[in-house]
Amino acid sequence: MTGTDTKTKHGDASDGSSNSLGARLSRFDGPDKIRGAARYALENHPANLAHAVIVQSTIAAGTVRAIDVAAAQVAPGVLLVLTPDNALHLDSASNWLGAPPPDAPYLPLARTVTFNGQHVAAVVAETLEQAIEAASLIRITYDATDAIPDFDDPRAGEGQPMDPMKIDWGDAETAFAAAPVRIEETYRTPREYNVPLEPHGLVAQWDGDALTIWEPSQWIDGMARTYAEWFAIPFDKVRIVSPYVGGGFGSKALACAHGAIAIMAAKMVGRPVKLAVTRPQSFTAFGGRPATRQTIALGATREGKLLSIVHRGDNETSVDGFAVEPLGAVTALMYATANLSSRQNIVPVNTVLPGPLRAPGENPSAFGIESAIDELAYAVGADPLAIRLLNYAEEDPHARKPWSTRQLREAFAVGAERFGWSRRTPAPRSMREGNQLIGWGVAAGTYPVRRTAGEALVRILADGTVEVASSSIDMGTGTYTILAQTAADALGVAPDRVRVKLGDSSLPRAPVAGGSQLANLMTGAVHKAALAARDELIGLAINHPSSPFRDVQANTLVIADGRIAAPRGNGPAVPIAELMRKIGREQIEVLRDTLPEASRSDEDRYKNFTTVATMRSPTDGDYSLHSWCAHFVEVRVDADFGTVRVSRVVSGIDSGRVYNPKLAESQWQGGIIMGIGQALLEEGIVDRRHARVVNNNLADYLIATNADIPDIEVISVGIPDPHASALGGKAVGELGIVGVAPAIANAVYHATGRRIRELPITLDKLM
Ligand code: MCN
Ligand code: MOS
Repeated sequence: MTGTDTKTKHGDASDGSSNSLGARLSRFDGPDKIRGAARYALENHPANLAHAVIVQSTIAAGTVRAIDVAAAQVAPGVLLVLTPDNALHLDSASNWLGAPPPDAPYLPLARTVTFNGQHVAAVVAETLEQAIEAASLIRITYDATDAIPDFDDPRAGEGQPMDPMKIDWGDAETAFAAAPVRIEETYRTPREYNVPLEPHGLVAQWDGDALTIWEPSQWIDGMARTYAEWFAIPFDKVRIVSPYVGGGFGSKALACAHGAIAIMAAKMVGRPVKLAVTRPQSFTAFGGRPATRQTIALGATREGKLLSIVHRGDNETSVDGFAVEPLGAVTALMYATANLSSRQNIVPVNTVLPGPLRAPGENPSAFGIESAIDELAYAVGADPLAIRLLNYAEEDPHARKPWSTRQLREAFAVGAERFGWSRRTPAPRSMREGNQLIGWGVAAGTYPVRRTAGEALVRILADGTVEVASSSIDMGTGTYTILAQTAADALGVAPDRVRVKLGDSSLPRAPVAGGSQLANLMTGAVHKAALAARDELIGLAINHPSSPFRDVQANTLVIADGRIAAPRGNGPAVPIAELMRKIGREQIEVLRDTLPEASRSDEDRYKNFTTVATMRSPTDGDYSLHSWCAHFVEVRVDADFGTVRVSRVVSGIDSGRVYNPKLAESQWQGGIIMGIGQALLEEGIVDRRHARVVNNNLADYLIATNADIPDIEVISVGIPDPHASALGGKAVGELGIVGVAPAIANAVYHATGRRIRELPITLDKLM
């Protein structure tokens, strides 16, 4: 619970087991959000707040020759005009892998421009309006050079091979050449952008050398590290506050240049500064999913059994940065084949450095392989579902390890059953209602189980309530709720007796809420801490001189429904609050982490929580750990206009044990909704003359709205997976989006006979 003591009913338990982990509770942060009581970062207005706005380059490549600030400087209310000339020196920061920083200053305001929309100046004023007005008075002249707008420009070349991403087994080229059935096609996805409802921004305040930042964050400790390094202050002098995050989808995991600008400005004007990134600026202040293209060659028998996969992929990166969208991620995992070769290049172009967007890698990878396997099905005359089962991978074909659990067959079965797949007629254009061509498509998806250690504090308070504290975050996912459920279970109290505090770097450390790992890590850490707190309470109850259990001959006690009692009922049942009073304790506090015993030094802890250096790969150990899904989609395509509507989605999903079905279903559906937008709408359009994204607003960059979304049925087929995580869950947050776009493309082919290999599937491509 967050901030209030309301004893609301949070919903019904679906499984009859009251409120324990696994119950279908509504989000505990919901009431505060609905009442407007949840305070988001930019709603913090410390006294004497000044406002900053950024000025962005209007060229994509070249140098800033001069910045004329004369008019801006004397405009009403202006406190500071910030340019590369008067900017404070900042150090470079280590990256998220923890690699040591280059020995060069960090320049959040550019003199050398590498993309259109790069920050080059900023204005700080008394009011936002004054800052905007003054910013418009700044005159910048440039020496522009030629820019490479995208990776189709011949000057972009082939890019750099990413050798560590090479995947090879068997002899894929030879096997492909000899295969009786061969298909080879290229699949493309456009630039896609992160457009969470809450835009980016921050309020920064210095008190001496201590820095407080209110900023939405997926990774408070990682961002604090970067800020500490940029400003050369100790890590523990940076406090980031982020109790609520209005969506992030990957874009709020790392500190951005605008953060450096706001913090620098606050230092220079000696006042707290707020900087709100506008929606248009959020297309260049940080990167989204890079454009990708991949060629997939499948060699198969006449029955459609795979003999070989040859995969070549490229993604765009920036000219001075390094972004990889691993296009072989699903290709090398989904199907059994004796021969595979996968390569990836990154191609530098004049863009902001691309960044993570829900299921980076897996998402476009699945678009490729799940389209290609569908093409193979038609080429050999097989059913698209049957061909997937024919090529089912019984073990991880790349790591050559058993799956920890893989309920993908079950996902296909339950999805097909509920969807009615058996009633599908195979031929393209064979299903029709009036002027609507109906298509049914299927595709699979997967997402790995990532593992870092978590840390959590659990407190049993004098009144019998429980507090859980962690600097991890909840961006709408459900962290508050599932951690309350976890502690409630372990301590034998009702979940609404548990208050969860998140989103503040002064709390115990937490790793990134990215890679769909947080739920599994943090339930593990809270479970461990809560059990330790329970044991301490029981120990006191047995041994404390003034405990009512002193005379009960028991070597342990049980706690249920908030009462502590002897296991066989031979003694009193005492409410926790009463016991606390009797033994004179204000609280019992336990801090636990799930770090391996050998790596508990301060340095190791710092590395674990502020970088991803300690993240274990899904194949580290005896098993290969992944979540799985199968999407069945119906589309209706207007025979004259080519407009595509998704009219039905049924998905079978394996995320292992589900901690809260209501929330997990919401996550899967959210991913599927984003997948529908990706398939039909989303596309960053680059004006190639200026290498500028021109549809940088929500009127022109289309994402799915309610009217685009049909009934979506998600069915969990997961079973507890003890190898994947402490409490048996697997990844949830990003899984749902993986495989949706190819399922839709496959359905569009079935409806129309037109194979669209380039997202989004817009009507012009079907004309
Ligand atoms: N869950 C569950 N059972 C499990 C695992 C998870 O019930 N075995 C539920 C829980 O409610 C948990 C949620 O699913 O809070 C997500 O858990 P997890 O898969 O661990 O994902 P994270 O908590 O690490 O969240 C990050 C993930 C990522 S990486 C992206 S991108 C994404 C996503 O979550 N961005 C989101 N979902 C999002 N949802 C919202 N509303 N907004 C975003 O920006
Ligand atoms: Mo998610 S793209 O890993 O934050």
